[in-house]
Amino acid sequence: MGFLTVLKKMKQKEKEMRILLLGLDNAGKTTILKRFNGEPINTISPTLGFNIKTLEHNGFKLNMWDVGGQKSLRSYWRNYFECTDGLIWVVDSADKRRLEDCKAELNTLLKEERLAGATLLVFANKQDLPGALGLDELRSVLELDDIKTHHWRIISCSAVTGENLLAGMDWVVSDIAARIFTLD
Ligand code: G3D
Ligand code: MG
Repeated sequence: MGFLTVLKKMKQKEKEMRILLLGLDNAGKTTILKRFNGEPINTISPTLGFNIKTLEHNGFKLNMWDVGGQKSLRSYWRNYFECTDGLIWVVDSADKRRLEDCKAELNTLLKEERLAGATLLVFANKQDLPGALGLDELRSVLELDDIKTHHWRIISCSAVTGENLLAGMDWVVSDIAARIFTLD
C-alpha cells in the first residue's frame, strides 16, 4: 500500500482534516476562528505566530491553523503547507487599497505544489462594513474565475455578525470530504 493510501485510510478513520486560514493581516482570520468556535471576539490582537484550534464540525475533526499575515510573516506560510486539505483565504472586503496585494498573494499560493490538492474557500469578510465590496466585484478583482487548478468558492461573511460562517465551513468541509474520504 502506498503512502498516500495509508494516509487516506488514517484520515478516514479519524475523519480528520487540516485547514489553513490565510490572508493579509487584519483580514479577520483570528476573529472568524474564534467566532466560529464560540469564543469572545473582543480581545483579539494581531497574530504574530500562529494559533491552532481543533474543532468538531459535522462529525469531522478540523485542525484549523490560523497563521499571521503581516508582510514580514508571509515567507513563513510555506512551513504550514504540508498535508493541507483546505485553504480558507480571508479577504477584508472593505480594504480596497490592498486588493492587488491580496490577489498577488493568493495567486502565489495557488502555484504551490503542496497546496495543489486543497479546496479553496474565499471568505469575503467584513460585509457588515458600509464600504465592503460585494461578491461579484471581488470575484472579478481577484480574478477568481481564472482559477482552474482548485475546487473553489467565494462566500461573503462577517465575523462580527457571524453571517455565513457556517455556510462557508459547511461547503469547505463537504468538498474536502467528497475528495479525501472517498476511496476507490
Ligand atoms: P487577522 O487575524 O486576519 O489579522 P483579526 O485579523 O481577526 O485580528 O481582525 C482584525 C480586525 O478586524 C479586528 O479589529 C477585528 O475586530 C476586525 N474584524 C474582523 N472581522 C470583522 C468583520 O467581519 N467585520 C468588522 N467590522 N470587523 C472585523 P481591531 O479593531 O481589533 O483591529
Ligand atoms: Mg490573526
